[in-house]
Amino acid sequence: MQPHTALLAVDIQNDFCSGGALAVPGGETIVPLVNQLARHFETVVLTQDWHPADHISFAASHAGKQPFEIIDLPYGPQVLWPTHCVQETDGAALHPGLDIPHARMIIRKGIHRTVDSYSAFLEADRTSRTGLDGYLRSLGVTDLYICGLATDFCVAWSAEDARAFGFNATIIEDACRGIDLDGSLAAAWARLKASGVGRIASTALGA
Ligand code: VGL
Ligand code: ZN
Repeated sequence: MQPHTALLAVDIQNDFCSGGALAVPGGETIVPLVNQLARHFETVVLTQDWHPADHISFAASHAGKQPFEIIDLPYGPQVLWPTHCVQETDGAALHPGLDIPHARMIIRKGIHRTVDSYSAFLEADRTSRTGLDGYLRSLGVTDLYICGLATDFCVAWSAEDARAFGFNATIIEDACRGIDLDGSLAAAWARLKASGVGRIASTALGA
C-alpha cells in the first residue's frame, strides 16, 4: 500500500467474539483475514472499546432497564448494551489470534463514564475527540481502509467520521461482521453510501 494509506482495525476484542459479553455473530472469523490484510499496510491503527465498569451505555447502570432498550441521554438516543469491554478485563483484551506486531497505535474509546463512543474519532457527544484525526494527519495519511467489529456500530460510525474529518474511507466488507439490531445493518450501509464511504472486498486489496 502507498504511504498515505492506513488500516483501521476496529474493536477486535474478546467481548465481541463468540463467548463474549456482546458477541457479534462470527466476530472471530475475521481475525485471519485481518492479519493478512494488515501485512499490506505500513500504518495500522487498532481500536479498543474501553469502558469504566459503571459506563452509561450499560443496561446494568440504569435501574429497571434491559439490554438493547434505548434511552434518551443529553447527547441523544443511546442503545443500552450488556456490560462489555470493561477496562483491563479479559473481555476488553484484543482477540488473542490477532497477529499484527507492526500495529503502532491503539486508540481506546468509550473511556468517559457519561459518554459512549462508537466512533474512533469523536465520542457520542459529537464534541470530544480521541485524537485519531490528528495522529493520521501528522503521518500524512489521506486514505483509510476500515475493518473490524461491529459493521453497523463502531465500524460505520468510524467510517462516517473519517469522511467528516476529510479522509477517504473504504470499508473492507468481508473483514467486518455486524450486530444487526432492528435493521441497523441496512440502515448503516445506506448512511455510509450517502456519506461517500467506499465498500470493497478484501480480494481487491490482494488479500
Ligand atoms: C460496539 C456496541 C457497543 C462496537 C461497541 O464495537 O460496534 N457496539 N460498544
Ligand atoms: Zn461499547
